[in-house]
Amino acid sequence: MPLSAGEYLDPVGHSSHMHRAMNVPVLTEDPAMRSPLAAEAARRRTFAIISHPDAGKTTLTEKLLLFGGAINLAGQVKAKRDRRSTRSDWMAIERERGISVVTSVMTFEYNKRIFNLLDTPGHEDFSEDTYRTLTAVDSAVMVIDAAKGIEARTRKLFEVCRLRDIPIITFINKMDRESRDPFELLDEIEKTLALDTAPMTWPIGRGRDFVGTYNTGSGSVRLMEGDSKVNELSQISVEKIAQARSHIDPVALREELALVQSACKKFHSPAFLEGHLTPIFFGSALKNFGVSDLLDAIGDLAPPPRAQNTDGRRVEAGEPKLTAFVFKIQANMDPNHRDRIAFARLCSGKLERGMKVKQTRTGKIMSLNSPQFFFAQERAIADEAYAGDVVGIPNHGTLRIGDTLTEGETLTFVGVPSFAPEILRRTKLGDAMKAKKLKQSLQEMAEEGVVQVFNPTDGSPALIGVVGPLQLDVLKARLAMEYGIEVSFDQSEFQLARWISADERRKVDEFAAEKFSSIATDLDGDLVFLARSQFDLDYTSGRTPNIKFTDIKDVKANQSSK
Ligand SMILES: Nc1nc2c(ncn2[C@@H]2O[C@H](COP(=O)(O)OP(=O)(O)OP(=O)(O)O)[C@@H](O)[C@H]2O)c(=O)[nH]1
Ligand SMILES: [Mg+2]
Repeated sequence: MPLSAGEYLDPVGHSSHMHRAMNVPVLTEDPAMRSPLAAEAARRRTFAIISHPDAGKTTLTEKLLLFGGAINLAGQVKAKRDRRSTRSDWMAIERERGISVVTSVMTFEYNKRIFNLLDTPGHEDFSEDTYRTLTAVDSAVMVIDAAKGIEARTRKLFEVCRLRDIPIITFINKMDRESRDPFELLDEIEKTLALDTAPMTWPIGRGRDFVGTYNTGSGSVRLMEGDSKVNELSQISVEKIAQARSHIDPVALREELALVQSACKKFHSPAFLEGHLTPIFFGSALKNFGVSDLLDAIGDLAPPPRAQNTDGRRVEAGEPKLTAFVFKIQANMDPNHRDRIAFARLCSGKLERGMKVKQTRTGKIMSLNSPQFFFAQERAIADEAYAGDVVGIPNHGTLRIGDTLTEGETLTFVGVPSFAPEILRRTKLGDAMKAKKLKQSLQEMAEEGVVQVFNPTDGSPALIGVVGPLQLDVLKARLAMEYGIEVSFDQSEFQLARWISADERRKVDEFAAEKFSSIATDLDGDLVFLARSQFDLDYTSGRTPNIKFTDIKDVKANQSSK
């Protein structure tokens, strides 16, 4: 059943206060109190990197990975080299335009912790992918371009994080270039996002004269020295820093640092976990500076796997039985094989290679024979995985976005949404002989979440729904490359699509019969009303008060109700 925006934002109807309180992690940090399974969950950090396009997410991701080793659990994981699966070169569009088109997933180990990192695309046309990704993480790193400050997409993504109570660590990037005054940047974050800031590091020097960072907690300094991976922390005096660097005025620097200490807020863990405060780090992803401080902070400050809501009960990360949900599908990562990977976030228990799980949407049992971890250029078979981990499950179309996997219990995780598209286009096929193939490939692309596909009940050609035109470019390129189909897109007489529902199924059916030529079905077979304009939509909804028109659909709730 489609949900309204309000229902989606608070899927189980908690008051917002309760909702927040319940999201504070319950895993105890005291190792003696934990089961081995809960201990495994507690050492995991699953986070997304978000920002406006071009702020440096992918660059930062690559640098974070330099610190991490390939995950090696119980010495059983064999890394399999598979260059074609690398996130940045599997799709030509990403290479050619230098933008990220899909979220990429990476798992790595660092300092006894396991990190699951999700690098999201910044461009708004791919926002659905980013929003879905945010359902799978426990925290986020917000990257800000030091020259630009808070940009439109940053604000939007921040709002989505806030709705989901995802704590945020801020990385102010590109400090090696001309940047805005750091006090001004903090002020902007506080004002535009209504979020307290606590600088954990402070930049010394600006732009070309950026020489390092001062650690506000310990008072030590990290200086940029060449491109080495780790720049040591040292207790070095302001005078000493200035001695070798004529552009630094020791008096001014001392005053600035004193001001930071007296005027800025201190880090406060509960405020951070509840989403009221963000710790701030300064650095340069390109120069690999400040990245290790950030990674340490994710390990030390960010929460372990949170409890997750289902349509029935709440699932705690430390529970013994495996539960997981699929938040992303990616097909044809390897052009030589029609492979299809479902990315699942584990919410509880332990995954063991070869185990049987139930797909609760269909009740089917499936074997997890070759679950995979992704690590930059490589994939590795995951012999075991725990709550918080993101694993790839190869399948032939059985798994869908929003699917829940369990060891037998019937429950469905809530909260992976679909959004009504902003743009509708008709497909136009060059070669009419390929109509059937096109239908099949569009279905697969829709299942992957590349675009939405609506099949009109009157049998006319499928409508493609997208948030933005770049999605159409991706669809066109992939249809050509992976299926050998050339398509173009025509304007459609319809501008808007809305899911329709009512208290009684009969009313929906009556409405659909009356509006036959403006009705289509989506991927799941749910009915959609196609409106020619906002006026048409307002007029129609005004005349049919029994029918609910919604622009957000919770995929999972929909599936469990069928
Ligand atoms: N000078 C400087 N350039 C940087 C830094 N970090 C990233 N860049 C450059 O900024 C550009 C964008 O970087 P990406 O990492 O692709 O940005 P992104 O946020 O992943 O972009 P999208 O995924 O398309 O939203 C690239 O040309 C990078 O080389 C930095 O710290 N300093
Ligand atoms: Mg990117």
